[in-house]
Amino acid sequence: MDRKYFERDSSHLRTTPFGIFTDQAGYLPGSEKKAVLPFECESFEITDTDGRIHFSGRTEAFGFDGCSGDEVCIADFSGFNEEGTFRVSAGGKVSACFRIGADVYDSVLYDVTRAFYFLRCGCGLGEEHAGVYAHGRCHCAPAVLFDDPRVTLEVSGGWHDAGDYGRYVTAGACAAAHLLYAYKLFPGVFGKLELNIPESPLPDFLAEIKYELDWMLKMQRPDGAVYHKATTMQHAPFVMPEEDNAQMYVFRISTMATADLAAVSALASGIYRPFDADYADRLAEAAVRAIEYIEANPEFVGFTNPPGCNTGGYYERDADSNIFWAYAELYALTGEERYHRAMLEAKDKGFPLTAFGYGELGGLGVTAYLLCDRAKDEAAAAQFKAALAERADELRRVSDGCGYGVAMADWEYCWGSNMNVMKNGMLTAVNGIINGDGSARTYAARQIHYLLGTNALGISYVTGTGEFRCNYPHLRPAFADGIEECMPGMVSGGANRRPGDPFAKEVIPEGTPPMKCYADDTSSYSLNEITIYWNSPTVFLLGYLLDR
Ligand code: 9MR
Ligand code: ZN
Repeated sequence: MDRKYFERDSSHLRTTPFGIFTDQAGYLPGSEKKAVLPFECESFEITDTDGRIHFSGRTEAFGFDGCSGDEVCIADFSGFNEEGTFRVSAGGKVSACFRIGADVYDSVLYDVTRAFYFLRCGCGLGEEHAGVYAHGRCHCAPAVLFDDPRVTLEVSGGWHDAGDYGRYVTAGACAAAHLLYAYKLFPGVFGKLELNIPESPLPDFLAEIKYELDWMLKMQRPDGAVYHKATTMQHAPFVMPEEDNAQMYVFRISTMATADLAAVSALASGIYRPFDADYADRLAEAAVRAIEYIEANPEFVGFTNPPGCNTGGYYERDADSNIFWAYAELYALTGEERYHRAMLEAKDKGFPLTAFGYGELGGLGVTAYLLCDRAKDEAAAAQFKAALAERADELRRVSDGCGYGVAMADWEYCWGSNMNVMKNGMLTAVNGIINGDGSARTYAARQIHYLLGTNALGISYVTGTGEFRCNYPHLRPAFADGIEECMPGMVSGGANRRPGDPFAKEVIPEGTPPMKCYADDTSSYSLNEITIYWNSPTVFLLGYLLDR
């Protein structure tokens, strides 16, 4: 991408005006509350917006934190539960303001969920729902089958994947699965959540997910196989989606896409059944057709871009975890013993049993199996529970070993590291639910705190939330609409110790500590893109924290 394309002055590349870091949305009453001081100071105060002191305490020295390179002190005000808007102050420095209250995450949950609506492809966004971010219908022309240009296909709909306008089945299945599990596990949070999206007989949350499911169903061939992606040959320039008129292609099928569609359709079938039995039947039928295709065509079909195509590859070396997940969901849905047996055969191929996608999906299969009320193989159930518990334990240690409390090892600060943060939080939550771990809420919440400002840059990685927040993600409409304020609820990829784009390489000096390898700039796809599967685990995690 040509840097000049984004030419604007660099005044947006600000560092935080605050010297103390907290979650900028705030804290639930009764929860752990820790501010991080990247300097030495023995005492701290909690003040309201008029400067009145409400609480004071002594800090604890943490020492040197490797991921940030900071020497940090912790101001623990967990015992302070007054509702209101506050700042932490110490040593002449202050934090951004934050709130304490039962509703502190309501608006960020609303925003990160509604972000999916802003990413809708094909339907246009009406002013009544999207306000100033309204735009016309996009990507509706018939797509050409890349391997046989005589064939055209109608594959409109679904969500744009990310900063780009591509639509990829594996990425979509993973994001939809996170959201479907959020609904399944926290119906009190999502059942009635109103999203200001187009009318539907379904609860809004399920209506939004259906928008993606409907598109995925269009990507399935009559024989059950599923096309890997629908994109143009090259990523679009930074124009509004309706101005991206390059030819849309549907690329070859892949085993990953086919297995993922089987899995997510089976999962969705059970969830939509109480609302729409016909739709549930359609989903179940699609799931069975997909798995039967894989059974009849067991040879792995991967995916690499054909020459001349530079859109996302979503390459995977095998589809072992995808197939495992599919069988687990099919068993959970139908109770059929053949799926159970197939799942048991698929589980020990060496993939991680605690990964929540994309790419590795074993954790979704494990979750499907452990949550379903079907007969279980005792040994398999015990193996799955132990895998979750062991990983949660490991993450607790990583979190306790980090000055900022984030459960992310230094090597996990990669492209889209905030996905690792959110998924590590999701694992913690799932383990808490399945194994009854009493500390899960605290450790899961710490991951949200990191995302919303308790990090070495003191930045909220969610657009629209926090006094100091990212606002210039690598997201085409956010740039092309010419509106200064980005649409809310977009989760930035975040810190990446291996800056992978020209701008990042220019502005992140060699040797920068991993947690500080970030810049809020439109051109930086390796630091500041957004994707549906970075938003989706955030939705899940916030749902978990709000489910009481
Ligand atoms: O997240 C992916 C990252 O790990 C890869 O290094 C990168 C380059 O292939 O692609 C990223 O995925 C992108 C996808 O290919 C297209 N949509 C946006 C994704 C996030 O940047
Ligand atoms: Zn579109």
